[in-house]
Amino acid sequence: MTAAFGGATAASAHDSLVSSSPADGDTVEALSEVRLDFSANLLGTDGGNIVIVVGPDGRHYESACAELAGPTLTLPVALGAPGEYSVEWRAVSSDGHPVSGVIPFTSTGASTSDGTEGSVCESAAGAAEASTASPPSAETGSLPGIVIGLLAGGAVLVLVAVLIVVIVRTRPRED
Ligand SMILES: [Cu+2]
Repeated sequence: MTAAFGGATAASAHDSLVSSSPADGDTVEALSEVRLDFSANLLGTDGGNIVIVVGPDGRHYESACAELAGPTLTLPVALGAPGEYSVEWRAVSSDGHPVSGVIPFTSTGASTSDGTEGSVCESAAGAAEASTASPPSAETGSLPGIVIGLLAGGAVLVLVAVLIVVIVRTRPRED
């Protein structure tokens, strides 16, 4: 894609979200599954397509990983207390570019879950992201797996540096 084609063409090359359940701003009484329909088949890269549901308490209410079938992502959910929720999704467009979005909705139904602190898919997705080495993009959301990897790498470097200093200092001088 060259600059001469302009932003509109580049943008239309991405798959876009055509419809979703719940839709933006919906109020639901009961919800067992989130469904996202895109304009074309998404790439089925491991860990590339991520959907989470975050509740009013900041906890996660997805009960499994998102499943991809052609242009459709589905995510089983069990919601907690009534309030404002949001579906946060990131997908790999058929042209290989990441696309993402947030769909706010309201739940009025009774609580069916206590939620979880992190995504039930988080560790698997983080590992896949770290090994996929996809190009960084402004559209990409946070990359916890890569961040954790960088932090761990930094900690190892610091540890090695400390060990070298300790060894050099404690070694008897040779005359
Ligand atoms: Cu694109």
